[in-house]
Amino acid sequence: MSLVEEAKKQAAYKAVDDNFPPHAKYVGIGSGSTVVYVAERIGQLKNKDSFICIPTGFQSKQLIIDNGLKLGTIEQFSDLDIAFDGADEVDPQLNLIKGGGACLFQEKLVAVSAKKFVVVADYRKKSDVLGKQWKQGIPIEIVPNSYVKITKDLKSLGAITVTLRQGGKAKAGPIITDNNNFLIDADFGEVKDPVSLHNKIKSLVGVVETGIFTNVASVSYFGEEDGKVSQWT
Ligand code: ABF
Repeated sequence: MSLVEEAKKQAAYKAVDDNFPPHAKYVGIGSGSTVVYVAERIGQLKNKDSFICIPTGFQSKQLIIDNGLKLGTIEQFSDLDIAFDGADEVDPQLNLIKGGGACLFQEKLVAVSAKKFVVVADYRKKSDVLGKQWKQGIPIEIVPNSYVKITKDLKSLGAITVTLRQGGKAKAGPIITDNNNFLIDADFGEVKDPVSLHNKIKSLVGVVETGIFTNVASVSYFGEEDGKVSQWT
């Protein structure tokens, strides 16, 4: 296993071991490669038949099924005891950039529905300011026919580049989210005031949700290069 992969696993296992409520009934399971280990660890719990897991998208639904966990939907169970998810970048105030994996809307829905939201990541995700490490830009889910207008609006708000996310090597067409929307990546450089930037983007007609997560995470676990796990709270 590579260093980074081991770091992801260590962070995920410790996050579950430290935080999983013994009497949990509803548990959010996020997306990405770090959460794979969260689902694996939860799948090892002896009481795994006693709670229901709520996915943030197609991949996490498969993870829940593959680990022998019970599957539910956020429409059925909208009050979660806890949720675990990865991130593309985390700052010391626990502001996050998410959505590199294209599931940001459902990830935010699940995160804000949980009493406790736990982030799992490797050492590469730590950053003193959002936008410093994650160079791809802020992921933004939008209603498809608004992309031309929103591209102009984002540039007016100060975006350096605005890219409609496309699929395949040939970039043959827009990626379609689990909610049948498009995704835009807007590079604003270093984001000094994530709340304000989120609010400005969110107010544009056609924007469904932004990948800036503020005031949601309770704790973030980072697998380190030396095999240890650090925490930001
Ligand atoms: C999800 O998966 C996303 O919000 C984020 O884009 C990504 C992180 O994935 P990984 O753990 O593979 O870095 O959590």
